[in-house]
Amino acid sequence: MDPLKKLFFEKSTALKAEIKATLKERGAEKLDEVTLAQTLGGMRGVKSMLWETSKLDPEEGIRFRGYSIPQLKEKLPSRSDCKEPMPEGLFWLMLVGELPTQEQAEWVSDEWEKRRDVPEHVYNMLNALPSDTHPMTQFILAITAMQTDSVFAKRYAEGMGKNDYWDATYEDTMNLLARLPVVAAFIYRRIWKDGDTINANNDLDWAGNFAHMLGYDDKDFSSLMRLYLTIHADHEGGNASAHTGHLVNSTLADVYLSYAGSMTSLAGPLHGLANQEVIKWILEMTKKLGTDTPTNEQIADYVQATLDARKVIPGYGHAVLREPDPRFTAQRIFAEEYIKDSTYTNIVWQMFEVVPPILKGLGKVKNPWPNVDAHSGAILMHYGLDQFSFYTVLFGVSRALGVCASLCWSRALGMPLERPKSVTWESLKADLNIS
Ligand code: HAX
Repeated sequence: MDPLKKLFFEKSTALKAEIKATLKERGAEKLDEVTLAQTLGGMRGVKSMLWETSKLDPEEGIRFRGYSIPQLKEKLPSRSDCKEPMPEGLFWLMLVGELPTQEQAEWVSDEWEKRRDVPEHVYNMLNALPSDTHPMTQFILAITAMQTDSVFAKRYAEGMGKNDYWDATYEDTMNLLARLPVVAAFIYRRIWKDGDTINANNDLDWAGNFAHMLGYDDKDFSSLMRLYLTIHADHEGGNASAHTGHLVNSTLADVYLSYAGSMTSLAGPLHGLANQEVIKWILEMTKKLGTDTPTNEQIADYVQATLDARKVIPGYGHAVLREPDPRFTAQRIFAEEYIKDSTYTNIVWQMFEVVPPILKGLGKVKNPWPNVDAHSGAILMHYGLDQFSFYTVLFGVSRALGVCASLCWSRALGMPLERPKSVTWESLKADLNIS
């Protein structure tokens, strides 16, 4: 058994036993009450699943296994030529709850290198699609097409017993994570670089290789990818894409099908697609105004026009967060250090001054602050990655780290089929004695 798998088995076996005993003794105790507003308001705050890999605090933001983003930057292993953390290290941390050593993070890199061959039929399938198919649609289809290699599906068909689900889920997770950057880079080069694909370089790590396969051998862009793939990796379990993956996986659909489900959620504009919408919004604004250096007043007028047209300001607001997103701040710190003066990052920073007071003034927006998606596009634009319909795919490569690690936990802990209760309006009124 490989060292990560062995550690995961030990940790998950211990937690499974603890949960089983606690459930037996205290299973009837109440955690919370559900209000009418929660049932009709998108289930905000309803504690409905176990998610070990990260936890979100409305004020402080995300912590991965207890570590904030600044702490991850300090404590996770990094490459000798780069200050940013290796996402491989974050995967180790999320899966087993322990900070990895440099050697352990590099073991993950090497392991993913061994597992990264994508079956030929996946490329053939992608090549059969019209090249203007949205990159997220291509990504989802590629993940689904890779399901032919699912270890879980194969072993299940052969009669695998419950106690082995975690093992097969781990194998699928490791294979999928290894392959996602390859598939994503293929989609990018197919659409925008005449299908001129670039082979992986075995000297590089997971994120560095992704940058390389996209066509970037720039050291700073590789650093950006390491940071980007780290900070987008998980946002506890209730967000739409994580929750979708969790739900699908609870039916014992394998990691490929579950993660394809996650990605269909991420592709919505209120969720991950917001990163493309932000830059699209900025480009439309600068075009309309006829300048790349708008004043704060001009931006405020354009924000108001967007709201008047009954549209949202992409990159602002959040279902849980109530302060500026630390993932926004991490990207700002990166941009201040590596980029300094660039057209789009300047506009993003101006928006940070202009948008919150306007949203606060509406009196209904619970969080007027920027989220993760407000910043990422501007940095990518600076490095020439201006094909903004690809941005959500980058997010999707990263989010697999947290979601798939969590799927391993769900299967190891024997979590049941997810099946919450829906109500009709009539039954709900009857429950509340509303006539
Ligand atoms: N611009 C304008 N109006 C906004 C707004 C924004 N950025 N954010 C919230 N509102 C509005 C809502 O549309 C809602 O209006 P109605 O009552 O008229 O329907 C009202 O304010 C209350 O909403 P809320 O409770 O503050 O926010 P929700 O939890 O319902 O929604 C969203 C959270 C993220 C969907 C929302 O803030 C939004 O639409 N933001 C813009 C899109 C975006 O950036 N999405 C990415 C979020 C982060 C993420 O998942 N990244 O992947």
